[in-house]
Amino acid sequence: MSNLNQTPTANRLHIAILGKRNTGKSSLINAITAQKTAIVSEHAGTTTDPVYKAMEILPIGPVVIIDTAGIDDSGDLGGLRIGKSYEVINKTDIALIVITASGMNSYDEEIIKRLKENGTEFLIVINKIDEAAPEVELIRRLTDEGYKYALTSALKSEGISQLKDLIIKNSPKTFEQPSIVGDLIKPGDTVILVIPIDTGMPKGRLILPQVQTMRDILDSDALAYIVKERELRWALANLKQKPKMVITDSQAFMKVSADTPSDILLTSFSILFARYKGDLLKLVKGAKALKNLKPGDRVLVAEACTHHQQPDDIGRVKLPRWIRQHIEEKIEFDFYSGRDYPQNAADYKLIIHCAGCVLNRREMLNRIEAAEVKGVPIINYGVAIACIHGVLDRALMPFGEVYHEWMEN
Ligand SMILES: Nc1nc2c(ncn2[C@@H]2O[C@H](COP(=O)(O)OP(=O)(O)OP(=O)(O)O)[C@@H](O)[C@H]2O)c(=O)[nH]1
Ligand code: SF4
Ligand SMILES: [Mg+2]
Repeated sequence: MSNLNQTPTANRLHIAILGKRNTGKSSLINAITAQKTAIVSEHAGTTTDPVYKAMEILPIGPVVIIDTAGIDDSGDLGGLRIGKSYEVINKTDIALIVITASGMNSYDEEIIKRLKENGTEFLIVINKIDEAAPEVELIRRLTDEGYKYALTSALKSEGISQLKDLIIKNSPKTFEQPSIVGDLIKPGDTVILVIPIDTGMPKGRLILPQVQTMRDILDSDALAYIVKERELRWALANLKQKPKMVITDSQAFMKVSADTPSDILLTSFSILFARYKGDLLKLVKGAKALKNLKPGDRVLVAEACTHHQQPDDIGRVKLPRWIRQHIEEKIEFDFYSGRDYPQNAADYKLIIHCAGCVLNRREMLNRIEAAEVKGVPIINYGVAIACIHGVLDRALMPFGEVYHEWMEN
């Protein structure tokens, strides 16, 4: 978990360094960060597992740099390492493929193929130019293919600032996260945040999505009131200025919806995060599949981290209970938690995903896409809870376009 003084890991540009062994990947990280972050040696195969390092790089800003094992290893262990290097692509915003003057071979081609399939931005870095300048033929080939490239010497720290400029210029649009709530409110607006503290909240603190929402409200020069669900009525009765919006924890949706007059917008942290992290429209479309579940259908409940399970856990206990009570009794549930996404998505009629607060946007979008490719609808907890309790229409009202799409279909 990230320190509260720092930019959350999931909000950092994720830069992965890929390539064959011994091309100078780890050295390049040290040159970019101007620190001895990664272990370097003349032996091929020095880096064995992906290494994640969160840091500020001027002038790029907060990033996570991912050093990977070289992709030309051999033997069983080598295959495993290569697999781990490829998995990194799922969370990569931009990749640097490090080669040397000798050019590209089939391993580099395979990396490029996978990055292209995944729609991940990449740059080619020709390193060790202090040893040998790249052949004209190699440069012509990169230009013909339309690849963007940089020439560096990690050893002598040459070409590093040009490489950083190229990274900034080519950082993908998906990294520009939509705001959490800032675009839905104006300076001076009042927003009430409803945070129940008796339903599995960690002791003595708030959780990241709540803190990030507060920060976004402050950045928007708006006012935030924080109440528990029991105090909401009292707050509404006592506020001189009618609030623009109420944002609630999904678990208190029913009570909060009943207590909030219909001329005040209402949504949940989880729905705000469905938009911030992923694609609200796609996550909402899956809600139809939830309503249409039939006896014997299988549903996957997926969580991106292995947090401490509560006795009345939202994913493992409450959601299945509500779905069985309100939609269809005979549903089979499977549960999955962790950073690697299960490969058997096609076995399910629906995937219900957590808010994914530990994932970066690229990773969440990849999970949505992976489900889409297999034709499996995917929704998140907040959308599911709102849908089960019949408040989804109202909870989507703040999001004009998504609301209209949802109501029309
Ligand atoms: N001459 C020269 N040598 C370099 C340069 N960059 C790295 N090296 C050397 O190349 C060797 C391998 O560097 P690493 O940074 O460990 O390479 P790597 O790609 O991380 O290697 P693996 O982790 O084994 O895949 C070391 O001896 C480095 O000192 C460079 O720009 N010029
Ligand atoms: S929202 Fe998902 S990633 Fe965040 S704490 Fe809950 S289970 Fe973990
Ligand atoms: Mg290395």
